[in-house]
Amino acid sequence: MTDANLTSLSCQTKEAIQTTCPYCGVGCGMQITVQDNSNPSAVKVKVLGDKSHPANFGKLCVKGSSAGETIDFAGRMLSPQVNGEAVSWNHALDAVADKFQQVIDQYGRDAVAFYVSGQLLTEDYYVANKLMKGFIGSANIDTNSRLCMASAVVGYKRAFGADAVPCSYEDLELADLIVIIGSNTAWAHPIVYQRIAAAKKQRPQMKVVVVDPRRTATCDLADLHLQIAPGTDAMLFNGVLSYLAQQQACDFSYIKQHTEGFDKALQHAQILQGDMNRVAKDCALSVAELEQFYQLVRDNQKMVSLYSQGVNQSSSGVDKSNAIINLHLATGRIGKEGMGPFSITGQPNAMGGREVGGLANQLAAHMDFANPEHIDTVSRFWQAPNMAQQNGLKAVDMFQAVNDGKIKAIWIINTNPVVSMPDAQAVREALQKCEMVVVSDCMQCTDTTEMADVLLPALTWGEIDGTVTNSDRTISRQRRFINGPNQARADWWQLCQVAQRMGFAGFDYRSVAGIFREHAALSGFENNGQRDFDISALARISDEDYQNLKPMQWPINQANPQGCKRLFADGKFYTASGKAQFIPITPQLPRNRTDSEFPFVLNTGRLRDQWHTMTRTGKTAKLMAHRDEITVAMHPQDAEKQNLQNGQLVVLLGKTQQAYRVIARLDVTDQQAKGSVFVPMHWTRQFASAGNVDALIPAITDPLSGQPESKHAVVKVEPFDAQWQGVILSTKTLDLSAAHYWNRITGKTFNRYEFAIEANESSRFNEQSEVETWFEKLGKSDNSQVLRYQQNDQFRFAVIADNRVQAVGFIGKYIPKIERSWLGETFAKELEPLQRRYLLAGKMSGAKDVGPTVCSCFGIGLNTIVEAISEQKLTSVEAIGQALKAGTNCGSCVPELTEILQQTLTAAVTDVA
Ligand SMILES: Nc1nc2c(c(=O)[nH]1)N[C@H]1C(S)=C(S)[C@@H](COP(=O)(O)OP(=O)(O)OC[C@H]3O[C@@H](n4cnc5c(=O)[nH]c(N)nc54)[C@H](O)[C@@H]3O)O[C@H]1N2
Ligand SMILES: Nc1nc2c(c(=O)[nH]1)N[C@H]1C(S)=C(S)[C@@H](COP(=O)(O)OP(=O)(O)OC[C@H]3O[C@@H](n4cnc5c(=O)[nH]c(N)nc54)[C@H](O)[C@@H]3O)O[C@H]1N2
Ligand code: SF4
Ligand SMILES: [Mo]
Repeated sequence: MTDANLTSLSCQTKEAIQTTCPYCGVGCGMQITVQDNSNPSAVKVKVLGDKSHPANFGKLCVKGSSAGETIDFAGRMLSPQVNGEAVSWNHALDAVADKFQQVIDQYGRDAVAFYVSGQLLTEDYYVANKLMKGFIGSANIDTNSRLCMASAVVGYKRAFGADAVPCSYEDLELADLIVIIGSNTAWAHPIVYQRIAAAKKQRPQMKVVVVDPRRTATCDLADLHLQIAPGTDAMLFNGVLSYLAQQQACDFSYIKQHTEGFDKALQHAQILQGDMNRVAKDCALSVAELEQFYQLVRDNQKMVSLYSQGVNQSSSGVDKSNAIINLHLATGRIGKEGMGPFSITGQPNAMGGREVGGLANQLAAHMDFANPEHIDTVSRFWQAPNMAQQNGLKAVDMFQAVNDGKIKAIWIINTNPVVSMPDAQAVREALQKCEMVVVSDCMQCTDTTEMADVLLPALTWGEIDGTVTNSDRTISRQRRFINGPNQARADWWQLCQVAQRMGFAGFDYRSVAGIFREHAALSGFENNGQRDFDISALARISDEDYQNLKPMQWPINQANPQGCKRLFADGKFYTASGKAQFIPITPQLPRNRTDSEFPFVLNTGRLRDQWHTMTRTGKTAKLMAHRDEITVAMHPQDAEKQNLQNGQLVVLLGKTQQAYRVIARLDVTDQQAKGSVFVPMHWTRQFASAGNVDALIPAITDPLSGQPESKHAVVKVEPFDAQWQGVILSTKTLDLSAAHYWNRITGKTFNRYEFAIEANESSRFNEQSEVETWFEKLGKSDNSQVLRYQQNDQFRFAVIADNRVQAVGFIGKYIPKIERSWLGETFAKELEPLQRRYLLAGKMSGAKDVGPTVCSCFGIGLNTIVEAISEQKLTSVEAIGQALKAGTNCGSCVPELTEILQQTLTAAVTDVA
């Protein structure tokens, strides 16, 4: 096998390389120019949006445009390791192959498993699936897409007979009504949001409705925000269906020609949600709001429903997606310009994973275990010696089987399940017990790599080649523009090496292009128009054409050689009858209910500038600045009732088997509905002592899709009784494991630590000797100078060497009012005399506290913006942009600027009044 990764990159020129963003499923095209590669472990690149890419036409959000700042090798895994020892690749690969073989011989094929990721490139994913299902002979390969898209997949399959997203992004611009359900598009899919915002600006008659129990940044675009009770979406959409029938607004000719099951679905909806008063009550909306929504739906044929995790991550997520699809079928709103049920995917290659059959209950190329002919087709195509015959274990069951000792060896690739799986502590325990845990990751320290027996260093974005498929079926190339660490290897290479060591033929690919051709050929193999996923026109693509492949939307076959924008334009579906299926929906509430002991619904999700478990985005100060500490959002009235103050530390306790508590800072905000709290999903043990919110989410799943109910656990919230609290900014990494609460925040040249010690513990910071050990930790050396201040319950210090701050800290019964952003600036260059004088005050009179960052691109803080609005009498977001540049680069903060503007203007009016 030619090892493509070992050859050095021939084309490190100043020519721009086109690639695709590593983050979300919008799949934006990028142009990368290598600017300085003199230091191979910290290559400098310029990242611009690719104007020719149909997903973004040149725009990038804040995460995408900062991607170049995260490609240095800091924190990378640098060599294969077995039981903590660095070893050669040969040694590590033999260890994996031998153990897998031994387990299979002794316990059977189902005693091994792969847990992979929607962030793998299609080629890696294809090989992983082929190895497990065709050669090892088990379907125990599942993926983090189970936590993400599984419900949407089953919803589409039930309705259309295939996992087919019918729409294009363009439909969002052509629609007259966009209903955004359970999606914080402004933060999670910012470029799609910006496309909608631009279209709405051009055609103000276009209407946007947001359905979300929180008032999110996305609501800034909304003509109507339905702040529904958590988990009640199916009631809402059943209600719409019965209203449309009652108003005779259904398209009966479409229903008759192209669908089945309408009467039953309608009957169900009418009995259950035919009464508007009842729907209003169940969804906690007013009748007027409901009426307004129903009428908008009735009156706008060109309607797109855009839905995401607020729908999918539910114990009845499949039904919710079918409740939405029912409405589109009843009105014929599918397959034409400006309409359709559009499940927007999260990960950059969630769709590619679905295409190769990466879930345990799929076969490759949109085939299924349920169909024996499909098993035979794939088996013959692969010349598979041990073709799996039935579904494997879905993620939650898979880790349960690890826990039960039924799975004895597991290979985890490109995902961090110890953080992201529900009942995360149980996953941790399961891996601790497992005989062999293999983890392929690009980073050395993650919560999951810490559990591994074998670590395999992976190449990552920028260093690898392959394809990804975005939310609207567009296949784009990711291209290599830098070399990774010497010992890191692409995931497909690792998988092929293990396959070959296990004695399997068919894994001797010479390049990723070879894998892609095989994948494309399988999609067309004995297809004859029976399967939606068909890219057979690319089955014989040359290496050169693959290298130059332009973005294209599948299907790409004889009938659609240049791809296809919309599916189902002809009203033909992939079901047995060729007709789309209505599904009768009986709405179910979330399985966990609040009670007097656990009075709050726990909702979880994303922040604008962080990606999942922060292994990439957590590296840069710029992306940390938007939201720096772990928070729990709570409505003001709830906070008052609980006697809690904004900014204090609180403890969250849930109902999982493993007692775990999350400690977070309270953010009192009326964006939160009463009765529920919101915690971001991002924090891990690498960044916080007790921030893993998934440890509070019970592993309750949708019975059809196996997707966990990550949006709805129940918790109690109690004050954290801090005896001591502290803030330290330090150029050295500190071990604060002795503190009950700590949170590490990446600064430019330092880390900031917020920490606290619980009451009833020894008050260690009182004692002089302890203080001295602190100075040692902080790197006090002979030439360093220490400033200190100690009085009563307050202890402050600074360590300075060569007139530069090494550390500055404030520890005490309470933290004085200090200005963290100013303190951070003192690290930037040599200390000025004034700065030195005020260092232990923690703020400098006259120096401005810019407040928390709103615009990450230009580092503009909230206080600066509020001040500019008031002093310069700014009245529009554009004016803020002109005055401060805020919002003028990537535009990700525009929704927040709009909100700040409104709030500041309202406050000014109230002041005058
Ligand atoms: N910045 C950023 N962007 C990302 C990611 C990231 O980590 N960071 N991850 C990517 C991935 S993999 C994914 S899957 C997507 C997810 O993208 P989204 O689904 O848009 O993001 P979430 O924040 O998980 O959840 C969306 C919303 O669902 C709402 N919700 C909760 N319960 C309900 C309910 O019962 N009904 C309704 N209607 N809404 C509810 C929440 O309040 C939340 O605002 O984001 C992608 N983009
Ligand atoms: N409570 C709660 N939990 C959730 C969610 C939620 O909304 N709420 N959302 C769920 C959803 S939708 C998702 S998608 C998951 C995401 O959760 P995860 O998939 O667990 O999170 P990531 O941080 O994306 O993990 C990717 C890992 O792969 C590594 N990596 C990066 N590039 C490469 C590469 O090229 N090769 C290899 N081998 N490794 C690489 C990264 O360093 C990182 O450790 O979380 C789920 N969990
Ligand atoms: S919207 Fe942002 S994160 Fe998503 S693909 Fe585009 S640039 Fe990347
Ligand atoms: Mo996701």
